[in-house]
Formats: sequence, structure tokens, C-alpha cells
Amino acid sequence: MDDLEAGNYHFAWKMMVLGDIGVGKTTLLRHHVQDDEAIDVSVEAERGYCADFVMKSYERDGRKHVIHWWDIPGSDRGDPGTVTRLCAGAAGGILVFDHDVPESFQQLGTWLKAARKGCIGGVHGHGTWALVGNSIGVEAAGEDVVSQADAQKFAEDNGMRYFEGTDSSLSFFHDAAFEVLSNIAELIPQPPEPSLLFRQGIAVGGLLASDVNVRQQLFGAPVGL
Ligand SMILES: Nc1nc2c(ncn2[C@@H]2O[C@H](COP(=O)(O)OP(=O)(O)OP(=O)(O)O)[C@@H](O)[C@H]2O)c(=O)[nH]1
Ligand SMILES: [Mg+2]
Repeated sequence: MDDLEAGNYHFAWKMMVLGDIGVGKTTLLRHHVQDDEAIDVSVEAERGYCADFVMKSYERDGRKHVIHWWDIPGSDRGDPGTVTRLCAGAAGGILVFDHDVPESFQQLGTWLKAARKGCIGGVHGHGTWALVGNSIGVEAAGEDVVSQADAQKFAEDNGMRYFEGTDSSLSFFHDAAFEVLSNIAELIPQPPEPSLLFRQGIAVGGLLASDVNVRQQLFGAPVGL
């Protein structure tokens, strides 16, 4: 994306998408970035073997945020140190499981523990998170599915909100993304003092740096303009 290279944004930060193999992370993220309303299940997502990332801009309160979404392959769960390193400096992310695959729910704690070590900012300094329960309908195991109550409890216990997919509509993933991004945006101090932003994992872009009002708030007078 040219906007990032050109500094054409107010704030930028890094977000993670984590969860077990095949729970739909790459599929959900790709559709989210394209603003799709539904999941096109005829398109097979490429199985991830190494971390990938995509970018998307969001407008909020007249400010432009550029988000780097890091898509981590489920196979990395076996190597928590790598997960921690991949999450370095991220402001948070979205944990994904498939509610038809109980193991993908049981492993959320492993993902979160490794991720929080790398993330920064948020209320406790370990990032800001949301939980997504996807249903890809492939490995549905009859009655042996994760209940909404259990998922909600995990989310509450870990200070995040739970979003569940019920059909092929993608609104639940969009909602999860907007919720977690709004929560992070609310942590941006006013005025946006750079060392406080740094602690939240938030970088300043050219649109903010050249804003005369912001410069006045930070430096007392417009400097260098
Ligand atoms: N029907 C349906 N299929 C889905 C959905 N999400 C993903 N899939 C399919 O499930 C398979 C796995 O999805 P991926 O998006 O590759 O899963 P992933 O979590 O990125 O997997 P790894 O990268 O291996 O960790 C793909 O064939 C997708 O097309 C969904 O919501 N509905
Ligand atoms: Mg993937």
C-alpha cells in the first residue's frame, strides 16, 4: 500500500490474527481487507506456512489509521517462542477458533499466552484482543461443539469480547476488527504525545506530524512549518 510508504496516515499499528490450523484466519482476513460482506467458500485459501501480512486503512473521528494485519499460520502453535517474536510490538489482535473443532478452542490459552508476551499497550500492557468463533462447517463433530457460553466465558476471563459467525456473512469478523481497533484508538492520548504512543505500539504518520493544531498542542507553537 502506497499510503504507508508515503506516510499518508495519522496513526499506524500492528495487529495479529492467531488460531489453530484451518480455522479460517486467512479466509476471514482476506475478505475483511476487501470489505466483502460474505465469505466466498469456493475460493480455497492458501495454507499458511509462514507469517504473512496485509494492510488496511480505516477512518475514525476524521483520522486515518493504517493497520498491518499479521496472519500467523496455525502450525506455529507448536513453537510459542516464534509466536512471541512474531507478535513483537503488536498492539493486539484477534484470536480465531472453529466452534466445531473443540481442540481449536482448548488451544486458545496457549496462543494468547505466547502472543501477550510479545504484544504491548492495552490496559495491562499485553495488547488488546477480541475472540472470534468461526464455523467452516467442514469438520463439524455433531454434538461435540464449543458452546457459546464457554466461548463467552473464555473471552470475559481474558478481558475481551466474543464474536460468533452464524452463516456465511462476514459481519462478525468486521465487528470484531472494528471493536478491537476502536478500543485501541481510544487509548491514543490527547494530545498524541509520541512516547505515550510508543508504549501503545502506535506509530505516527505524516498526516498527524504535519497537523498544525497537533504541533501546537505538543510543542506550544507551530515548529518548522
Ligand atoms: N464454509 C466455510 N469455509 C471456510 C470458512 N473459512 C475458511 N474456510 C475454508 O477452510 C479452509 C481453511 O481456511 P484458512 O483460511 O486457510 O484457515 P487458516 O486458519 O488460515 O489455516 P492455516 O493458515 O493453515 O493456519 C479453506 O479451504 C477455506 O476455504 C468459512 O467461514 N466457511
Ligand atoms: Mg492461513
